[in-house]
Amino acid sequence: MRSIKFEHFSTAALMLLLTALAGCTTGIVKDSNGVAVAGVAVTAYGQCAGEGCEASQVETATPAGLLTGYQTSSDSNGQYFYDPYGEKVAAEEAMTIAAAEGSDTYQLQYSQAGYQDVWLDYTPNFQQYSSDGQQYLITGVPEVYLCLDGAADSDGDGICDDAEAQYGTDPQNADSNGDGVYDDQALFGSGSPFATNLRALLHYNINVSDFEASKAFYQLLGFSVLLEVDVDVPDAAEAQGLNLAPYSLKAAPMILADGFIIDLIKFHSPYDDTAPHSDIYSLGLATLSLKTDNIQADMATLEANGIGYSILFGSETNPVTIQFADPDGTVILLSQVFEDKGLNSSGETYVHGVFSTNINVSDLAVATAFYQQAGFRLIGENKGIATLGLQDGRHFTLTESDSEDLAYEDVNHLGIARIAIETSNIDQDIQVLEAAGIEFYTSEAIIPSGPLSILRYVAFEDPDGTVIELVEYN
Ligand SMILES: [Ca+2]
Ligand SMILES: [Ca+2]
Ligand SMILES: [Ca+2]
Repeated sequence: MRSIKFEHFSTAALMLLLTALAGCTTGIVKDSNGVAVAGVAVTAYGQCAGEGCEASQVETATPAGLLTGYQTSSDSNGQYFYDPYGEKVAAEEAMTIAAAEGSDTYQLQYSQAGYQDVWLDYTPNFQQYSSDGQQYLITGVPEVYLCLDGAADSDGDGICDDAEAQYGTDPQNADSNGDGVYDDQALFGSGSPFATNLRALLHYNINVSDFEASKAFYQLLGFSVLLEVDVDVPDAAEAQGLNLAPYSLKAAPMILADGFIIDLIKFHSPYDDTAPHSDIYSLGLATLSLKTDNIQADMATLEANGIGYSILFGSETNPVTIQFADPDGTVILLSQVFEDKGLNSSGETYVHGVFSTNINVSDLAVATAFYQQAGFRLIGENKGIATLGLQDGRHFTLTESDSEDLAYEDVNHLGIARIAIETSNIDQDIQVLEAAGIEFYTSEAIIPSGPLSILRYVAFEDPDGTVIELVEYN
């Protein structure tokens, strides 16, 4: 509810930012079995700026004959970059791709011998990342799955059966959600092929008792403050949006190097000082799970700052995951992950991203069905853990737990009290979800008073009471 749209800039603001802070476009190409494909020619038909534009300009036929294409190719991870920073590519290949004036999309063409071409209309969704103290804007194109030439397309919607299984659409139905728009148009054009329009995880809300102390704690870990805002909601109808009495709070969205955001909040009133869950198996959003490049150095840093920890997985000499707590007792897990994405912590630790987003549930089958209905895509299920995906490629896990420690009843409880998810069509989602039996705190989306009127939100609970907020930006 309360986070400013810091990661989604208006076109005007974006153009201003692009002059000082160019934006990177990146994505991944796989085959219809989910295996990365290298050497795919990715041609962007948009406006190009940067030294590499001339060299990578291609002469192929352009859509509607309006724009010139600019080509790059996927690497061994299937990943491609239009990288204006020249960090992943040579300076002479550095390019920024932007939509043409008067349009909010550009087209991407994926070509590889033996596979069918994919054409994608892409609306950039720039998010802020930090690395080595520098701020960058990065927009992640959803994963594209290539179909082999001649692959079976049972429902004739232009996407082969195996690729539909990867996307999560129905291979036997050309219009998976029955809205009159074919799956390929929804997936590669605008809109959603799924029942709802959930797009991306916006943030985890973490409530704290001492705003400054907690801010300093999360800064030490590597979170940077995006802004601070005081929120006062005296109106009962507006406060009902979060199922609260009229409230006031101070909030600071804080971002990690990989773009993961926590919305740090100190409720002034109503204030609830009940301690957060101390058990990682508690129902709901029990823990914040982060990853680091150097867990042993981080253990020393935590110790030097008087923060105690225990080793959850691994050993003293080979620690894999440690567990500690924020100043109020919110449980944090930190795992060693070796990867080179060029992301660096902005704090004193090597923490650079979120490791997992997990929700503990009492009945896995019930919860999985619920989240699927809400618009999450079921990717797999194994040993009491279901993996679900959002359109932004982020995965959530649901873990079955027999804990009797219940999810927090109210969103002002200390600890991780709520997740916020962006949707591109909140009114349609409310309609679809209400028809499926999901009850919201309010029957319509709430427009916050004051500067946050740039968004509308609505909130509901999962079967165990975990609060999920949907947000649509204007
Ligand atoms: Ca199909
Ligand atoms: Ca289909
Ligand atoms: Ca459809």
